[in-house]
Amino acid sequence: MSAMEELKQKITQEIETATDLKALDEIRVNALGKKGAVTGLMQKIATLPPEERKSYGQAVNDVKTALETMLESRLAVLKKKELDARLIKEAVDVTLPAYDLDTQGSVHPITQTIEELVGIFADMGFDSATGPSLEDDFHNFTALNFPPNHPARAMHDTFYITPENEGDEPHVLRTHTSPVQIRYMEAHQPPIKMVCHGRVYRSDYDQTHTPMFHQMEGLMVDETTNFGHLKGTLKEALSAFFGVKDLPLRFRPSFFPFTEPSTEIDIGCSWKNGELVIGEGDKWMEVLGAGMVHPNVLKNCGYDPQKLQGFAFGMGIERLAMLKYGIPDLRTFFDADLRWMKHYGFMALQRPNRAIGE
Ligand code: 2NL
Repeated sequence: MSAMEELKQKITQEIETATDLKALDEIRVNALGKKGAVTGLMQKIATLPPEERKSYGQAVNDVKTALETMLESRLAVLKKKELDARLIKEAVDVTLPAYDLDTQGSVHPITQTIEELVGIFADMGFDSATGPSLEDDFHNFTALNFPPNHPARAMHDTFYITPENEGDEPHVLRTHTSPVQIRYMEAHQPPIKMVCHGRVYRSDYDQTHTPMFHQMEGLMVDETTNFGHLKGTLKEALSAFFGVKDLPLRFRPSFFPFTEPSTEIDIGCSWKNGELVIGEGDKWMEVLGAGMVHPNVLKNCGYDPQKLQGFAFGMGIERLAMLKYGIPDLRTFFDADLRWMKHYGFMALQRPNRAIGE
């Protein structure tokens, strides 16, 4: 077999066994490229004696043409192979079930309401604080001027936690967020403007009570803080929260051990077609309790009640959320029902919206 025939067979074999486009192109360059083996044979024509050139040239040309044809057909085969592989790899299975859009989470109305309120009070210069759920008797009751025999201290109202060591003082699940304010006063000097919020616990369960609920309380203490400041602050905050300009407020006398005088505060409202309308009408809806901080409470926190005075207020978050967002049943807040969350929950990117009604 001639060297030329041998070369042709070798390259033919290579072309037939090439498995990808890159390998095939290397074969093409090595055979027919500028420095390729076949190209080399063609350049040899010029060195041959004239009578040999024609037949030799014809033979090399035939080899070249044959290889080009083979390369072309192998190229088509490999291209199709690669396309088929890509189609399989990148296939979209249109029969797969779609993503379940219901798996999108939402923000619980309690979280939403807390964030709105903290934001409103922050705009008025109030710091925000939280504290432990498990409290000692001093911070939950004694510092707040609860007498030793007060009914809230009874076992059937308050969750008492048995101490680890016999003889140690029992702790309680806080019955209000007031101990957070006591701790805040212990740690800060006036002027003080703060709100606190969190879970509170009372041994109670019926249509309108759950053993755990959420409270927010506010406290302002300075040398001249007075009842007018309390009225102005709550009018501004509640107007912002309910989105009603100049929301009517009614202050009724009340009693708390930790405030004197004490008051319960109603907002003006009416009922239209069975729906509550806040901010207009001749009806009243109770929303919070407040008062001037009792001098004993100031004293228990190390403040001089002769020099300092302040106001405080407290409210139930669930109640405010129910009124603003038309949620009829308290107990549904704690059912962890995803259908309820889908209905009453908030989109994470749409909060908070606390524009005062213009
Ligand atoms: C209500 C009433 C209230 C307070 C909470 C308070 C806290 C300190 C001192 C004095 Cl440290 N007062 N908090 C005052 C009045 C009322 O809550 O009905 N809450 C749901």
